[in-house]
Amino acid sequence: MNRSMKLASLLATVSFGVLTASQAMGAESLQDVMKRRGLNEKDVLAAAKTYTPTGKRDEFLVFSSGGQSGQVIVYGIPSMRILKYIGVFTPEPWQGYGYDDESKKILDEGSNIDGRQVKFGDTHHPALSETNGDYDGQYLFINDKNFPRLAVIDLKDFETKQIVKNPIMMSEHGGAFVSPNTDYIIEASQYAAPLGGGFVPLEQFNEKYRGAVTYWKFNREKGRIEPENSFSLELPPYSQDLSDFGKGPSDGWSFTNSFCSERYVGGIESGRPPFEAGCSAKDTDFLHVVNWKKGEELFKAGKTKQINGHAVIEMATAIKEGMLFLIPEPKSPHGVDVTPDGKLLTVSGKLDSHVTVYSFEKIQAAIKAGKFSGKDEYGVPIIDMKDVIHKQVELGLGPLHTQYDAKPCVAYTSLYVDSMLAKWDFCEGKVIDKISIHYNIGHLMAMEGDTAHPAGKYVVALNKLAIDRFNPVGPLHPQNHQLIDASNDKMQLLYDMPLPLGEPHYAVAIAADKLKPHVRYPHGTDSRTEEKHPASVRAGKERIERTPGKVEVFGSVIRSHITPEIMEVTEGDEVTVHLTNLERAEDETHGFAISKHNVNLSLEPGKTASASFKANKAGVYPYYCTEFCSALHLEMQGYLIVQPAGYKATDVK
Ligand code: K7E
Ligand code: RUQ
Ligand code: CUA
Repeated sequence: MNRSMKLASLLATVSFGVLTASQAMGAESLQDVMKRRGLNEKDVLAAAKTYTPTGKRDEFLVFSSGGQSGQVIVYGIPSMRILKYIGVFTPEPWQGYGYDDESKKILDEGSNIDGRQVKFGDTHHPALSETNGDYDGQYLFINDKNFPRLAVIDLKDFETKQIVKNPIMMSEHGGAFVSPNTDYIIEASQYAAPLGGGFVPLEQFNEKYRGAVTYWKFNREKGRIEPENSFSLELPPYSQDLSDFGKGPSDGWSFTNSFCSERYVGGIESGRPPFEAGCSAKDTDFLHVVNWKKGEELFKAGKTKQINGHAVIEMATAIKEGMLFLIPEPKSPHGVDVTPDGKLLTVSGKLDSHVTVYSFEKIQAAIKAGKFSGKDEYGVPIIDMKDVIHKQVELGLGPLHTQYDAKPCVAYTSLYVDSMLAKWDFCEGKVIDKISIHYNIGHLMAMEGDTAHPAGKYVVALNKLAIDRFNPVGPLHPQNHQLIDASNDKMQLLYDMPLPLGEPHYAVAIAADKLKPHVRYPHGTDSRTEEKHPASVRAGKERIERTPGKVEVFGSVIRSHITPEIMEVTEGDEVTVHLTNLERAEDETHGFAISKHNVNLSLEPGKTASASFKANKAGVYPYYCTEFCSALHLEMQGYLIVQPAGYKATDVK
């Protein structure tokens, strides 16, 4: 035996030894694992349907509201792996959102109202941009219920690009929903208030408080909302709620629910008149049916009133021009959802066990025939409910929201009080299956379930309470998103995912292959304007420019240097540091933080971002890269030297 043969046989013995050892240890069989973990066959099937091996990707991506966090959560289906939080109405330090000058411009301006900076947002309803009623993967919009505003997120880089503040509302809920070609995004108010703000005593609630719905014009080429081309419609002071745009035959129309049409505003203290009994005293509220195409014509013809520089179609004009109608809807309605073919509308009454399906064709027939059962107190014509009902279907207690399946006529509706999700046939009006969820479902989300061509396969129950589902983490529990296999008539619960960021309301799921986000930016891009950053630099062109009281740094980052390595300024200087990431490699992001300053930049390949601050205290401040980017990551550092005023290098002895 020569030496190498000896070595080979030795190795063989060793590896054989390892093998037998592991066999002796007992590589567990599936049955062993099932026994050890107390799993049954159904559990294993559910695991097999969701487990996503390393390197494999998800079939759908979900954009979920992050509730009180003011952010958006992105996760995959079926793995339920969280991929990203997108900062929208609140800062998100990892992405530098609200920390670099470029994003601060959007966030600070979009959070400023009457001299106050609002540092909170209540996101409710994300909406994906559509082309011909189907998701196109280009943009995402989301509303803030508390401070009526709408944000535009570009799905090229998953960054917030614009926040528009509603100029007339004090509260909203019925946004964001898009028209079939995303030319408009709807935002409907919630609690009535004087339009445009200001004080009006509660005694004048009925006369002077109003609801409204805003139609924000979206410019797809620019990827921005155009406030100057947007308009609103004045509505009665009912609590307007969720909305939806028509599509197909109902394109050109939009629908907005309301509750508390009693106009109840609380007790009778301070000499307020005794309003009627509380909300939901009546059997019905009103669905608002709006011909928004006509509204667009009226807006273009200037038949509007300016409030805070924004065009508002007055109710009287809308009534005269025949663009606004009401239909009674059962007790305390919540969601209104147009079917994929645009022919029917599903309305759920929280306090009714039925879901009411209205026929758009019948609504049109009633309007054309001028057949109304009367008018409300504001002169808006009321269509007789029984003239326009397609079906009323008993589903269970507390129906809230409806989404649609790939199969024609099949819908899913959340049953809040019952803690169940119903799969049903809205053409025939019959229940197909019901499944228990945990617990108290709000919205639900089917794959592309609010488009003209839903994708079916899965439904997610967005539950309000988790109670005993997860390990306890204190009195405040995460929310629970439950993934359900909906590919068969009989539904199967697959997975519980805790959402720890805030209360998610609505979520939308898009086929992952429709998204084509960028891997890098063109060299020196300001990601928020999507233009070449005027302060971007090429390698070797880094420099520091000084003018009295001001220092501007034009620097770069690349493995494994921050250039310049020293930034010398004088106490009291206004400092701006612009940094360009010169990398082209995928995922080579560098960060930039300065000790004890509120600075953290996220510099993805090609991006230029800036940090401005006042060097208000003499000292030595290390700065460094905050992303572990290479073996020499820790060496990616430098010093900000803030010299005392009047300091001269020659003073050093
Ligand atoms: Cu039902 Cu804001 Cu859409 Cu919450 S709302 S659930
Ligand atoms: S260093 S790898 Cu702080 Cu341990 Cu991060
Ligand atoms: Cu660059 Cu760490």
